[in-house]
Amino acid sequence: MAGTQRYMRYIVFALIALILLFFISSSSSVPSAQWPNYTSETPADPVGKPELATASGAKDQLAQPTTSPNDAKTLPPAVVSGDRMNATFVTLARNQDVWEIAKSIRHVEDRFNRKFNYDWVFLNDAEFSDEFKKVTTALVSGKTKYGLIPKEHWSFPDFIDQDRAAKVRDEMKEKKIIYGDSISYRHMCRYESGFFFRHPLMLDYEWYWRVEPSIELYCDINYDTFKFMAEKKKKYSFVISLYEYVETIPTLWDAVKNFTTAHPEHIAKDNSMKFLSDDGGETYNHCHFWSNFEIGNLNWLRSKAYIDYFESLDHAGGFFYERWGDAPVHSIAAALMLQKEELHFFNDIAYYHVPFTHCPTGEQYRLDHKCHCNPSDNFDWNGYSCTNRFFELNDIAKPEGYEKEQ
Ligand SMILES: Nc1nc2c(ncn2[C@@H]2O[C@H](COP(=O)(O)OP(=O)(O)O)[C@@H](O)[C@H]2O)c(=O)[nH]1
Ligand SMILES: [Mg+2]
Repeated sequence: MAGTQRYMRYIVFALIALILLFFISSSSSVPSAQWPNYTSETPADPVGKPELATASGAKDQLAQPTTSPNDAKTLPPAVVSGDRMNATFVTLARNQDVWEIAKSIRHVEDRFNRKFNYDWVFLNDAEFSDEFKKVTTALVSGKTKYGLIPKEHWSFPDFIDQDRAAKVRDEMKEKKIIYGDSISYRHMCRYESGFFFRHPLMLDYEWYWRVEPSIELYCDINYDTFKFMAEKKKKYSFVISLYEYVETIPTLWDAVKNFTTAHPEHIAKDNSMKFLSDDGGETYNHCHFWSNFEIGNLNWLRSKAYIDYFESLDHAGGFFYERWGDAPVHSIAAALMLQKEELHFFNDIAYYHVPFTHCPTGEQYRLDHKCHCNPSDNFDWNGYSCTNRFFELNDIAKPEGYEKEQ
C-alpha cells in the first residue's frame, strides 16, 4: 500500500512539473513574431522597436535604416477624395491589340488611375469583340465606353485621287518608309488628327489623356494631372519630342503656311514658332511632340481654329499623297494656335513607347515617386530630342542633373 502511495506521489509530481514547464515555455522568454509598426509618424527607427525573431534578414534591415528607404508610413487612401475633372482616357485600338492595351492599362491604373478612377473611351473602326470589352472593363477602375468609328471618318475623302495615292504607297514601299504602304495607318493618322475628339462618346468630356498599346509608366503620379492642366490654364502637353521623318511630310509645312496666310486670326500672338522653325517660319525643322502620349483639352481641338486648320490640311491631301502623322499635325497646331504658356512638358510622367523613354531628370524625384526607369535611358537631352528647344524658347531652367544625362 505504502509502495502504491509513493508511486502515485511520483505521478502527481511529474504531472505538476510538466504543467509548469508548459507555462514557462509559452511565456515571454521566447519572443513571438511581430510585424514592425510602420504606422508611426517618425521614420522607421530600430531603437525600442520589437525585434523580428523570425527573419534575421528583416531584423538586419531594421538595424540599418538607410537600407530601408520606404518610409511611407501609412498606405494612402485607395481613392483620392474630392472632385474630378470632366476627363477621360482615350485609346484607339483593334481587337487584336487587347493584350498590349491590357498592359498599358495596368501601368496607368497602378501609377495613377486607381487613385482617381477616370473613365476610359475605346474607339475602333470595327466592332469591339466581347473579349476586348471584358478584359479592358475588368482592368479599368473608371467606367469604360466602346465606340465604333463612323465609316466617313475612316475612309478616303472623295477629293482624293485614288491612283495618285496608290502610286505614293508603292513608292514609299520601295523606299522602305515605315508604314509607307499602309492604308489603315493613314486612316489612323487622319482620324487622330481630325476626328477622335468629335466622336459622340468624346463629346461628354473636356479633357483627354491618350494611351496606346504597349506603353509603360515608370513613376507614381500622386496628383490629378487633369486638374493641374485646368488650374495652370494648359491646353496641350507632352513628355517626348523629336524630329519627324522628312520623307513622310515633304509638303506639310507648305500646307501649314497656306493655312496661316488664309487664317491669320487663328495664330496665337505669343506662340511657339521657335519650337518649329529656326528661321522665323520660313522652313520647318521637323520638331514635334510625340502624340502617342497626350493630355489635352478637347474643346480646343473642337474649336473653329483647330477645325479650320484640320480641314485645310485635309484638303491639301497629304494624309494620303504623303504620310502625314497626327504627331506633327497636332504639334504644329499646338505650337502656332496656343499661347506658349498653354503648352506643358510633364517631366514627372515617366513614359515609354517603343523605342523611346522619358525618365524624369532628378534623382530625388525618382526616389520619392518609386520610379523604375533607368535614368540613362532618358531621351530628353539626346541630340535627336527637341525638348531642349522647348526649355529654351520658354526660358525655363532645365531640371537639375540634366547635364549628366546628355
Ligand atoms: N482601330 C484601329 N486602330 C489602329 C489601327 N492602326 C493603328 N491603330 C491604333 O492607333 C494607334 C497608333 O498605332 P501604332 O500601331 O501604335 O502606331 P505607331 O505608334 O506610330 O507605331 C494605336 O493606339 C493603335 O492601336 C487600325 O487599323 N484600326
Ligand atoms: Mg504606338
